[in-house]
Amino acid sequence: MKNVVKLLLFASVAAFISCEAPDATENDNKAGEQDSNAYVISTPMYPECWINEHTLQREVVHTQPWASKIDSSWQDSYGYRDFFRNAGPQMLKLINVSFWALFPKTEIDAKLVVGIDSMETQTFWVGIELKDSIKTANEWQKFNISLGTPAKTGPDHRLTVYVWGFDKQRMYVDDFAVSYTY
Ligand SMILES: [Ca+2]
Repeated sequence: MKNVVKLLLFASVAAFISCEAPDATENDNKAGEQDSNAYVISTPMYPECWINEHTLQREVVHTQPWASKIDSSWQDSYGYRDFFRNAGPQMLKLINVSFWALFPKTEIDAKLVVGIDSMETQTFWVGIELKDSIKTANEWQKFNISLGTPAKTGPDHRLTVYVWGFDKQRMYVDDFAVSYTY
């Protein structure tokens, strides 16, 4: 699967997908604020599409007020999960993910996980290594990652993306954004 993965500069994209959380609960408020500093909101509201909100904290952030912290307690960062059908009827060519990350040291084994499932059955999974791209400790760094949409991915498949702290070391992720190229 790794051969389909390429680290690319964030090219212009034809469409953005995102979601806006309702203001009904504290957790949803967190997600909404997180959304608003990242990207254009172009789909209806799907409050279930952000995951792992329990990792949000205020102490170390790229943009106020929240960023996701992962460590030995929580290895999966704040991330995104939604059905492709919610992005529109077109066939997508690329899944683009961007985020900012801060690593307290450069020797951290972390991966961007991109998973696709259909009816709860995994049809695609890749863990894209980040450690070779970590330039400097304790500085926020932007990652832009695009990968080709796997064959036989349809509107009823569901995408999940998040950062996985494989070796359980402390790191931070912020301004997570997902978009599709058609
Ligand atoms: Ca933030």
